[in-house]
Amino acid sequence: MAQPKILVTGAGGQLGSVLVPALQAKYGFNQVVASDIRDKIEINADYVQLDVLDKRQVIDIIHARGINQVYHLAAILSAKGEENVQFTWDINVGGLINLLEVARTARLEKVFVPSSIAVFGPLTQGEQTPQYPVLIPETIYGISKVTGEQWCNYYHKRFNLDVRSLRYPGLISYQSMPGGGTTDYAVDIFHKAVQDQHFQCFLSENTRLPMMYMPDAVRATLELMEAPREQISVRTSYNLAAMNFTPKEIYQEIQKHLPQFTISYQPDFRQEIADSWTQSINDENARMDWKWKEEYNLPKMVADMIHHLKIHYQEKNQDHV
Ligand code: AKB
Repeated sequence: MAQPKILVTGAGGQLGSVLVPALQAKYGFNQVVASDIRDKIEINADYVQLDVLDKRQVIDIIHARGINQVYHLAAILSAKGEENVQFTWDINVGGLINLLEVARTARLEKVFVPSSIAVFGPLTQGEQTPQYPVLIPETIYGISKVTGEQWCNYYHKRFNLDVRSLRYPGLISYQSMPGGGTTDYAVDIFHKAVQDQHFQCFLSENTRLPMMYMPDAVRATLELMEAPREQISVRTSYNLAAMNFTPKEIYQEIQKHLPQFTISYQPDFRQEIADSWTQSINDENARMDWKWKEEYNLPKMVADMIHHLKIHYQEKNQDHV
């Protein structure tokens, strides 16, 4: 089969910065067009500036570049979303509807749309959250993601669009910083630890959340998108799990490598968001349908993060000498 020609929106974000190189490695550098609202991004890619609210521009890029698959990552995350509710709705829902509509009319092969554990709310079963639970989230980000899942399902049922989606847990990566999420503490903590600095956590010590290391998240995305169409039984968004932990547990794991590391807790408005989410996820549909299996647990992820960030800061410090 011919290689896909892929457009990635929001390519400069935490996931995009790792997913784009993975797509380039899999399908070829020239098969991937990276786009973002920013005028440039850090990664090496065939890059185009794109505002997903500008439908005409989306159509033009898809036609001009011969795009047949889209990974639509552009979105505002949970904590940032609360600062500007209308804008978050416009980007997260308006941008998605634009993409789905263009994908339908341009007869694209496949579309990937990320969802999140933010679709869950206080009434959702908190332990081993099932695939089809009560979905009444309390953030505008969560509301936009539930709505987005419904749009994806609708476009699949009504127009036969092959749109696929994952409910990502909090993502942890060393390559790029997250921006505006509630789970971001689990990335920030490593940067402080490796630089020998104290970490003040914005969540309380026993706040348990589902999390995933970036290599697993990228692999899950590629495996979902490669799976035969008839194996995809969930067209809203798949639950996806790897590990769950509290700030205290990740701190203790980091301390095994860096015994001097210290932490204190000062919960802010993000505590309420975290408390509204669930603690662990049942992802048996993903495991059954397309054989999902995580590779990283907490100790393995912590060891790998510290290894890579130590190299990163050593190189950075050498640059300054
Ligand atoms: C956030 O914290 O907003 C994101 C998410 C769980 O979707 N990382």
